[in-house]
Amino acid sequence: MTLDSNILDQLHAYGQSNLAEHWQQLAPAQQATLGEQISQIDLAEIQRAFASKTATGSAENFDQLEPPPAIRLNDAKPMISAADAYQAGEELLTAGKTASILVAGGQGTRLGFDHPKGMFPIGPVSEMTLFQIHFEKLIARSKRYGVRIPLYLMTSPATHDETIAYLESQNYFGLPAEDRHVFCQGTMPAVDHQTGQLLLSSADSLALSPDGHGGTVAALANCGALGTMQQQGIESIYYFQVDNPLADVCEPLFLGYHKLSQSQKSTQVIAKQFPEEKLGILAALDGKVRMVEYSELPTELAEATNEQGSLRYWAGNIAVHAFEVEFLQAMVETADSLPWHLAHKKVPYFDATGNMVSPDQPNAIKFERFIFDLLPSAKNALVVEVDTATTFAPVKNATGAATDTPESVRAAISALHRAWLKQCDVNVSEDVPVEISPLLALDAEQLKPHVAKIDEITEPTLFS
Ligand code: UD2
Repeated sequence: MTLDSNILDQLHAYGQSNLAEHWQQLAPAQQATLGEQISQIDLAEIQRAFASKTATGSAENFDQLEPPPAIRLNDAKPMISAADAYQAGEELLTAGKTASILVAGGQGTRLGFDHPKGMFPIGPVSEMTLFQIHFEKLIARSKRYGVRIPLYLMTSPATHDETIAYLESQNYFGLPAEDRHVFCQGTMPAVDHQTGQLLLSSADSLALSPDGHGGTVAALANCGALGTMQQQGIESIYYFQVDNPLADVCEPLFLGYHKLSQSQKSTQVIAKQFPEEKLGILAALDGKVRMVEYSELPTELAEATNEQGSLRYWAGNIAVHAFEVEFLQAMVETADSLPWHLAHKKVPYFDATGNMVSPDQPNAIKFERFIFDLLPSAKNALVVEVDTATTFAPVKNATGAATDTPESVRAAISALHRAWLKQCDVNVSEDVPVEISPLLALDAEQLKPHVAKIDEITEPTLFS
């Protein structure tokens, strides 16, 4: 059987007759290009995923939902003491058994920034980029413990080349070559929302988009990263998102709770402040921890309170996780069983008459996998509460939006660093932006000797 007839048979077998017809009309070079793309996608899987349109996140037995097992802030009797956890986390780091994964494959459409989000300038005084902050935190952490902490940075086809060019131009902010690994996630084609037909972005290309942060698992396996980590004796991974400059990269307390609880996947959460807050929540169902997106959580559950009058489903996901490498390796085999989440989106497409169409209403389904869907498979999955002010300020939206804007994030960085300065007995008025380079200090204690001779800050200041 020739490649050509194989492709046509496949397209017909999986109900993609429009594409089969289009493909037959192309010149040989275009047939080859498009044929190559088609041969890389799993048409059966797309058909199945499209057919499951309403299946994901179904609220079948949410009445059984419980709060998750958690380490809470200010818990009088925590199941693991903070001192023990901190020590275990430091031991893990010192032994060189930790790596980090930074996911940066998203397209950042909501922010309206036409480059990889990691290149967005966010430092309130320095204007340093998200990438610089994350890289410097990792370098500082690895210096503190005198070990290597490899970074695995995930891009997508949309962000890969520009990310590499940018990081090369900055010499990866000094992160040694052997400790940086940039890998690209996979893609999924968009389909017409009514017919399930694959959409084209040009005559010889499918409309492809990143396959979601759940694509991390397959992408890590495909690039050989999990094998490399195992050879290097890496046991635990700290996972974080590019949009959050307050992520406390490879912070020992969280890693220690993860370790001592023998959890295969732990997640940092913040306490939700009000029922409508747009945060997915972590909860337990049938004894398994899982994430429930805010859009899936019935209002009466979102509003439910406990005996103390606070929200029963309180654990808001901030998308910082710790994984066991062994667990991820085991999940590679089951990654295919991660459900596809279907998003209804506007996707420009090349129509049957050869014209590009820019729809003004959602016309397409995009398919994504989410990393937190691994949770129910993890043994001893643990939830660890952290303080929003020290750990979470994601930049999601453009200036002018109500929340998570560049301005609100810069203010959050400044507020945290102002608090550190105050702990070091330096006076800073509330309206003065301040910033501390991660290379100088990762916390107030480390900052102290550097500001011993300063009483007051009256103008915008970068400590570096
Ligand atoms: C995510 C969580 C939400 C909350 C929030 C915290 C989902 C569905 N929801 O919301 O519950 O925890 O984060 O900030 O995840 N990314 C990739 N490849 C992809 C898609 C995303 O690398 O294909 C990265 C992206 O670069 C970013 C992160 O994943 O760093 C989050 O992606 P998002 O902006 O789509 O997630 P968001 O903000 O809707």
